[in-house]
Amino acid sequence: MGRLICLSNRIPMGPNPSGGLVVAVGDALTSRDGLWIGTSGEINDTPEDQFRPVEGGAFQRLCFDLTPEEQANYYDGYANSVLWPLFHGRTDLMDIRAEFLSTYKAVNRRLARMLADVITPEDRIWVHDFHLLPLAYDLRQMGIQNRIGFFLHTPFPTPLAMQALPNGSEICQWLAHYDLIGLQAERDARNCITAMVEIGGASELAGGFIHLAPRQSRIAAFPIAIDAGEFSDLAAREFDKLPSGIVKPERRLMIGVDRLDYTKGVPQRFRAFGEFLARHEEWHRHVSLLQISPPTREGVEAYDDIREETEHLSGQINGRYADISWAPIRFINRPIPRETLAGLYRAADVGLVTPLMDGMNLVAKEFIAAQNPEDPGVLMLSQFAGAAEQMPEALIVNPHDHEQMATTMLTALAMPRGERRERYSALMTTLRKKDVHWWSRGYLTALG
Ligand code: GDG
Repeated sequence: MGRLICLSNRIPMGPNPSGGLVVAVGDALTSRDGLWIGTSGEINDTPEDQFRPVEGGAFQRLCFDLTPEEQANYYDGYANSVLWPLFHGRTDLMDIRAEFLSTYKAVNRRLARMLADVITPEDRIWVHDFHLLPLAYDLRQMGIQNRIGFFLHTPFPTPLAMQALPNGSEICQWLAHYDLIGLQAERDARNCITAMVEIGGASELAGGFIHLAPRQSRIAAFPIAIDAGEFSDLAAREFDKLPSGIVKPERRLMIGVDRLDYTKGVPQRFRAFGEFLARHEEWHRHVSLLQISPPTREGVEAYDDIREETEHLSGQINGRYADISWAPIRFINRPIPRETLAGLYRAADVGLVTPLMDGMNLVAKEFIAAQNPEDPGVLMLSQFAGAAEQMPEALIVNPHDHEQMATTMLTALAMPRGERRERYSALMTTLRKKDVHWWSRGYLTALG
């Protein structure tokens, strides 16, 4: 029996990693003979052409460094300034440059060469996310015949959006070298099949298979998940440790937790909350919105813009409505420890998960898992999060419609306990059944 080798752009370097992808992939590796390979996060002018081991942890890890040019053109460039906006329907933010694409290909080739030295014929290879689209193609060029699977953590773009990318058909050719292409949601699996046929020239076969010579690949949705039981226990423990000022009997709490990213719809959420306050003076001083948004991708211009817009809006709303003992919005621009986050979800009456586009969105799942079953909070969930396919009992909203969002905020705050418990219990049943173990087992069984 061979090993399971997972590859992703970054690997967690500490002994106790947290975060969505990290927890899910870590779980898959811990229960198998696993190895995880990715960049170290260190920038190095003359990186070595072989991996180095990372000490500690529950499974083996190997890492490599990027050069400053690779960081700028592969990571900030092609991955985060071309593919990320494209895959989230923001073709207007794409920054297409020849050097981004050539460095992206070069990094994937370099990784494939190093990888070829550590693969044995029985190993199964599982490649994660949009940073590494060409990896199977590069490995096949070197004669590697192992089973290779791919999982995309973001949405898959529509065929129309794909046409905005000069090398859209090349992406389809790369993907055709995987045996299994896993997506987050059914909508993404459909987009992927259509793109492979219309742009890549593949033929569609029955059962989610496509054929593009010389290989048949299967395309299917495998919605990523969390360890709902573990997170629920964590939240119950941590809730009791929260500072006393957080939970006030006379004040309700709405919470948002999102990396500061233009896909997450934070400005739209703030505008909707402003609309809610404008309509409902009776709620002034009785509700506040806690928005936790650790910064990411600070080298990319669009991220400076979203930070400015969000700070401006929260300042404006606080300026208009705050008084000496109440600020409507608390905007925290730093990461919070995972344990504290779990306790805060449980303290909140409403969870606002309203991205403009999102592969899955694990915050939606964490928020539900963290609730007190006797007196649960209410989840407002964007129809554009992959999670909406699995969580119909949430209050599903259109994040572009700030009037509907404001109306739904009132519905959520006023929802009777009986209805809250019914919705929570239906959501939690799915979360427990389709948890992170179900996700990795389902994917790896399909990979074979
Ligand atoms: C990508 C896809 C897909 C957030 N702030 C803090 C913090 N977080 C944690 C959350 C959650 C994770 O980060 C975020 O996961 P999401 O799924 O919400 O979103 P992305 O980061 O965009 O992830 C997404 C995911 O990959 C997995 O496939 O669902 O669609 O975009 O776990 O709790 N954690 C801590 N402090 C923070 O301040 N500790």
